[in-house]
Formats: sequence, C-alpha cells, structure tokens
Amino acid sequence: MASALPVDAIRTLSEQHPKPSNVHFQYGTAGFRTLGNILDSVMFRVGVLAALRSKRLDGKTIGVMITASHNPEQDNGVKLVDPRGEMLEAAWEVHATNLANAATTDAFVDALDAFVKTAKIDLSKPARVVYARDTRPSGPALIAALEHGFKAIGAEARNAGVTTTPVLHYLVKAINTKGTKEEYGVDSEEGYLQKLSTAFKKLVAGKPAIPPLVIDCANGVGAIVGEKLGAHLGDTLKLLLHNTAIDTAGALNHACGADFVKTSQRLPPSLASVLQPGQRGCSLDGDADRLIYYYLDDRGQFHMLDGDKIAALVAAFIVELTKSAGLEGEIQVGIVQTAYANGGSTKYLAERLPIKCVSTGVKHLHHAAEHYDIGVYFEANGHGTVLFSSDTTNKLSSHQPSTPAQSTALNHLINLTQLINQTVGDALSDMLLIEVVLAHKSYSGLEWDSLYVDLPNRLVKVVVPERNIFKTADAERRLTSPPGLQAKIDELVHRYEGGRSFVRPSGTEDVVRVYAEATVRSQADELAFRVAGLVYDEVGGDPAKRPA
Ligand code: G16
Repeated sequence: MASALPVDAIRTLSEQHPKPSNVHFQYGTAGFRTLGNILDSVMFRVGVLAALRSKRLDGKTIGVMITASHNPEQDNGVKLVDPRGEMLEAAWEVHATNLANAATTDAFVDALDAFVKTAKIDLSKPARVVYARDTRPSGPALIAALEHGFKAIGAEARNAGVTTTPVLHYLVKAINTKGTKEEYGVDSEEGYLQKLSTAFKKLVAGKPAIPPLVIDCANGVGAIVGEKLGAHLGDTLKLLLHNTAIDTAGALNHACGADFVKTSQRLPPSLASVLQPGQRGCSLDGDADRLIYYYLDDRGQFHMLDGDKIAALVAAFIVELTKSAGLEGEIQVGIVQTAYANGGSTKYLAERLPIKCVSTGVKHLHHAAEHYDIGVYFEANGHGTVLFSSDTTNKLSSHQPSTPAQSTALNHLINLTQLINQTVGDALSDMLLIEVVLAHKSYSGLEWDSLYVDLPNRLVKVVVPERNIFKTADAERRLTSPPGLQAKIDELVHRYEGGRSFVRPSGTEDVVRVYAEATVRSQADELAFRVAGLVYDEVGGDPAKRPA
C-alpha cells in the first residue's frame, strides 16, 4: 500500500467523539438512525468511512446525508450515497456497523486498519465527499462531528448545506458525471431546480392553466427547497406552502407530513381550514423524499392518493406515451412494490404490467426496478421514482418518429427523463411528475382515485424489547421467527374476508410493524389489532399495554 492511515490525527479527533457504552448501532434500512443526542461518535466514524469508500472507488465523490426523514424531531441519522446517487452498497453496511460499534478509540483504529487491508483500500487515492443535513436541531452538532471525521483522514469535503435528501443524491450523481457523456445536470441545488422546472414547463406547455397546489411541508427542509422551486415555476404552477415552521421546536413531522397522513389516513389538522373540496393537496416528509396526495370530495370527505396510486397513475401514463411514440413492444415498463402495497393496487397493476414484490427499503426497490427498461417503483408510503435504463435512454434519443404525434410523445418521454430524479424517491420531482400526468389526462383527484379501489387497511406498531428476533422471508410477507407465530397469523387471517396480514421488524425504529387489510374497514382494523396482540403476547408484554 502506498501510504498508511493517518493514525495520530484519527486518534486525537476520535477521542473527542467517544462511543456511548451500552448502545449498539446498526446501519439499517436507511442508514444509522436513532436519537440524535447519541449519534456523535457515529457521525465522526461515518466521516472516516465515507472517505475510505471514496478512496476505494478511485476518488469518486461519496454523499453523506444527515437526516431522520419521517421519524420524530429528536431522532437523527446518517446515510451514505454511492457515486451514481444510489444507496450505499449492501456489503459496506456491515463494515459501517462494525466501525460504529468499536468500543474505544483503540478498537476503532484497529478495526479501521483491518478493514483497509481486507477491503484492499489504496490510501494514496484521493477522498472526496459531499454532505448535507435537514433542519433538525441536532443537525449542526452532528455535522461538526462528521467534519472531524473528514479532517482526520484528510478528505476533500464539500458542504451542500441544508437541503433535501433527494437534492444530495442528485448532487452526488451530477458531480460524478460532470464532463462525461452521462452528465446528469449542473452540480448545485440551483442546477437541480433549473433542470426540474425547465422540464416541467416543457411538459405542460399548451395545457390549460393548472390550479394551485396545497403542499404540507411537514415543517421540514421541503419548505426551504419548495419555496425556491415555487420561484422557478412562477405562474406555471403556484405552490401554496403550509407547515413551513422549520424553527419551531417540536413541529417537524408532528401531526403533519407524509407519514402522518399515510399512517392515520387523514388530513393534517393544520390543513382543515385550508384545503377546499375538489382541491389537490399533498404532504412531504421531513427530508422531502416521500409524497402523499389527497383531496376532499364534495361532502368534505378525505381521500388519500398514496404511493400505490402514484405508481398506477404514472405507469399508465408512461405506457401510453411509449405506445404513442411508436415504441410499443420495444420498451417494457415494469412495477416494483413491497408487501405494504394495497391488494387493490397489486391486482390492478398485475393485470396490466409485469410486477415484482421486494423487501421494504428503497435500495431493494431501486435494484429491482433497474431490471426493467422503465422501472416504476413506489412504496405505499410515497417513497419512489421511475428509472429509465441506459438502453432506453439511448433508444429515446435515436428513435425516428414517423408522425408528428409520435414525435410529440417521444419528446414528452425525453422530458420525463429530465423531470424525474432517477437517483432516489424525490417528493418535489414526483409532485411535478404527478402534476404533468394530471394536466395531460385532465384528471382531478377524483378521476385519479377511481383507477382502482383500495382495500381497507390498517398499519400498527408494537414496541418490543428486541425487534431482531423477528425474521422474515418471501419479501417480508412471512415470518420465520419466532417459531410458530406465522401459523397463528395464518389461522387468524383465514377468518377474515379478503384478509391479508404480515409482521416485520422496522429498519428505522425500535418497533415491529403489523399490516392488515380486509374487504371491510372494521375487519381490517380488527385483524391488525388481533395480529398485533399475537406479537405482543409472543414477546411477553405487559397485559395492560396489549394493543386493543
Ligand atoms: C425509510 C426507507 C424506506 C422505508 C421506511 C420505513 O424511509 O428509506 O424505504 O419504507 O424507512 O422503514 P421501516 O418500516 O423499516 O421503519 P425514510 O423516508 O424514513 O427514509
């Protein structure tokens, strides 16, 4: 190896970021995520690890995002972004967990040393990183710890400030493709906003004026970037931003945001006097990577348009465009869902398109979607995007349309590749995509909602002492541990018409999640609570706190 680890610098700075004892950290579904006030040592070590990842990849820029997304304000987290803007390679998640759990500075340095050897990292290579954070109060201190990690190993670090998770993913890809023929865009937040708004304006040119859109920003960073996006869009689409209190303690994701709407299946109370019947509204989450739409009908009744409805709307539109462009049979559009997808959506989509079910977590959906020419993936919680393979992108740019109608459809498809953030789920980009489809189809929320009927469903969580005893198979649809529990769930499910239920450990919180659906609302609720009761009994919970 051409050079060695700067052990003295690492040691000195590591001493300022001791690992708390009695805490085990785990790089899970969305990186490290737990209470913000115990993450100091993790941030320092992730700073060092990100630099090593960059060196391993010949100096490519690695992204680091400090956020806990939809989780409560006191939580925080960190995730690494690989050079093409995608989530960290799975094999490195284990290394991240090992390094984060080294008990002392000595143990950390030893673990680093061993890792550098086994991973064959050439330390003479440059290390480049770009990093950002959301609006959480714990963010600035955690950024300082992260920067110490970069300093310890001598990384070239670019601070992207306070921005959304999808912007950070975009930046990573834009930086790494700069000057190549795959150039993704100008490597700045401004470049991102320009790219999206320009594509949007082209896609809705000539369509009737679009009515203003109500946006619940979850009191998070989406309020900041949403305001800038609104300025770029001007009169093309007026964004009415609500829940923008980024400096109010305790407001982030509280009784608002995409997760609140999806889980409680109701309008954020703060929008009660804002959203008018017939008007479209949507909620972002704390770092603006998830999106849920909704509308009130004439009777003021709330209707939710979640990730499954987004997938159905978007996939149908893209299929139509490929046909109109004369590319039918040449470009295959496919769907990726998780076990949380509503049975109504799975039936509707499976009758029309190839479909695959994978485990929860964007990384799983993203990889599966890469196998299609155009892969549409959305988790029911509103996290998702559309991927165009490089073959498809080439086909779109070389295809010779034979009629003006084909040419128009082809241009729309090309503009969609510019509008959609293909690195990760992006609430703001997805929102523009939905507005494009609604404008093209002249759909209101009602028509969109009528594509298929959702089965009533309920999601509940059970706090357990040890979530890792719950193990799953078959894309999380079945439990393999604790032994015997799945048989009890099956027995219960059979008693409910249209019943379906599954149990899985969360990757972002210390809880086990229980999902249930059935033909009738009261039955879906009952099934969810009875399965939750089984889980609770299994872990020997306090009978007084049993879910009911
Ligand atoms: C993260 C992941 C998502 C996942 C969600 C919930 O979302 O990125 O893919 O669906 O956590 O995960 P779990 O049920 O395992 O807690 P976000 O928006 O928090 O980054």
